[in-house]
Amino acid sequence: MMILNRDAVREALKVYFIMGSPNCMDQPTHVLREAIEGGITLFQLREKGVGALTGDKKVDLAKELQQICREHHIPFIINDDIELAIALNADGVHIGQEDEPIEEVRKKIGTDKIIGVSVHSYDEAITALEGGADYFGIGPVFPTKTKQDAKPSNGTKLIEELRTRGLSIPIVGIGGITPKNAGSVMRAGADGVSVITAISHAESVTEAAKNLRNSVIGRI
Ligand code: TZP
Ligand code: MG
Repeated sequence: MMILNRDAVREALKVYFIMGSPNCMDQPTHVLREAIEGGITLFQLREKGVGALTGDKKVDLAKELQQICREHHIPFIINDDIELAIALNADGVHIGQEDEPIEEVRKKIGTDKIIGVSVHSYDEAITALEGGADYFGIGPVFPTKTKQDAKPSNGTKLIEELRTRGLSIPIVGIGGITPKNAGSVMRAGADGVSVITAISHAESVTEAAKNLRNSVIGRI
């Protein structure tokens, strides 16, 4: 099991790849291996949307992807599904505002696991912070087609606001991020960028992950 302190979480957020089988143009295991080869630093299984696996098939996929992450010392986080994260002893969960309150999630998952929370305002950020969030996901920074119910994109405004108001918690930007615009997210005060499409839909997943890594690492 991987236990990450705040600095290690900050480091891991740099090149954060999120995907589920509906995002993949190839076998998810293959896509993940290629992304790792390109230098991703954290992986989240987000098995959502049309064609998403459920039940045993989802569990089997999660186990396979977790094993690949373990082999490469990449932390493995599960979106939303706290029960699955506990069952697999995943490194953490990522929850949104519609999911269970963070205090409940923390009680269930324990103190040595990562909890990431999507926040869209200063107030949500404070609530998540008080509940013991390990990092914030903030977005959509840029327009995205990946999340159907995503809020309108809001640029890097909230990231800047939270930093200006003194919050030092690790932050990752999300939504429409590419190697070209990742630098602006980092300059706004993010510790890293999280992407689905920029890596999963790339002609070369490895090259895409490398490009994203190059646009993030070395800038901070
Ligand atoms: N939450 C806010 S935007 C988004 C999520 C899950 C989707 C990000 O996907 P992409 O393809 O990197 O824009
Ligand atoms: Mg959610």
